[in-house]
Amino acid sequence: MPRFVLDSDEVAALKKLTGEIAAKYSSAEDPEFLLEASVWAQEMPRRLRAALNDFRLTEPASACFVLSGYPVDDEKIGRTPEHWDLTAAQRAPTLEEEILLILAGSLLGDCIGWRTQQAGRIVHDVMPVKGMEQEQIGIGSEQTIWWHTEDAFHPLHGDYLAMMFLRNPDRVPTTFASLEGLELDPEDWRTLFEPHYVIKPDNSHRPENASETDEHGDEHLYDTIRKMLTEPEKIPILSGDPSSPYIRIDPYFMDPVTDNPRAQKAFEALVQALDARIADLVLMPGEICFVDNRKAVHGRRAFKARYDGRDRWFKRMSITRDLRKSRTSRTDAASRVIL
Ligand SMILES: O=C(O)CCC(=O)C(=O)O
Ligand SMILES: [Fe+2]
Repeated sequence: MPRFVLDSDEVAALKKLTGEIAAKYSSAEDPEFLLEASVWAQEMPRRLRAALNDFRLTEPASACFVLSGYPVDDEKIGRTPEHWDLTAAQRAPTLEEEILLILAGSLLGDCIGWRTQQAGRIVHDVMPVKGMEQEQIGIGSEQTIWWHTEDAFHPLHGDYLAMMFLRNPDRVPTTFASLEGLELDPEDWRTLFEPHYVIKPDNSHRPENASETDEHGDEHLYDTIRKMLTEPEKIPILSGDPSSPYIRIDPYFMDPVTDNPRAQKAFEALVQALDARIADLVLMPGEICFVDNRKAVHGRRAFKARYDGRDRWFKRMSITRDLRKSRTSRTDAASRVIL
């Protein structure tokens, strides 16, 4: 995977900028900061702005942009937390990193969160959590996370998934494959553009993975998710330009198409072709990976958690190119949280 490597002047400029913003806001989730993020982002080094602009508009075959070279102070960020449900004070040691993630993400679109995931936070903390080892979600560890598009079950899923790594001592790979140039039988390809397929909500959006407060709070919070589980809509897997399509897929949370052998055959052919392409991507501290969530799939290899305060840890965020399309699912125009 090619990387965009910051030079020392660019690092200094970014550190100055994140420091300035951190002095004004005590949380990267502050609505005032989120409102201004795309303005602050214009103060980032021009070479970086140009590269992310190019990534957004030219949709390169790589379908992934890795920003490298931002130094993470391993002492300053403290121990890897034991759970994602952190207070603003517990998040303070990584405030500058979260600010950088939001600024860089704002060059691709608007950062969004989900009311049903990590208590509506825009920036998620992802680390292995004790007791969750066998789970098929980011905070699991001993199960491979099967490759998927992020939040594939939801029509408002992000155009990009951003992950900023703070720690990865055992070099546990993220897995990745771009869809671009994939060769399939033309009949299978055409079939994948037809609405035969059902994707159920992944476990990270389900009530059993809510925070304590959400679990006992709004009882209607999970109504949409429940409906998606009981009355799922049939959708196409591919869309857009037939010669360079967009993808929406999460095989682990999809049932076989039993009423249409042609659709099932096409699905299996696509899964096999992507499986053959899936490659390891080891992300190291300070690196930010932007996955084009319409053009690529990602997952994670299984690993053994340490639980010693030094575990693999990253900040995660979704980005949409069009905030307006989710307006009816958000409380006000500027809100970033999809209900
Ligand atoms: O842990 C990783 O590298 C990626 C896991 C994943 O699929 C996610 O957090 O969305
Ligand atoms: Fe994911």
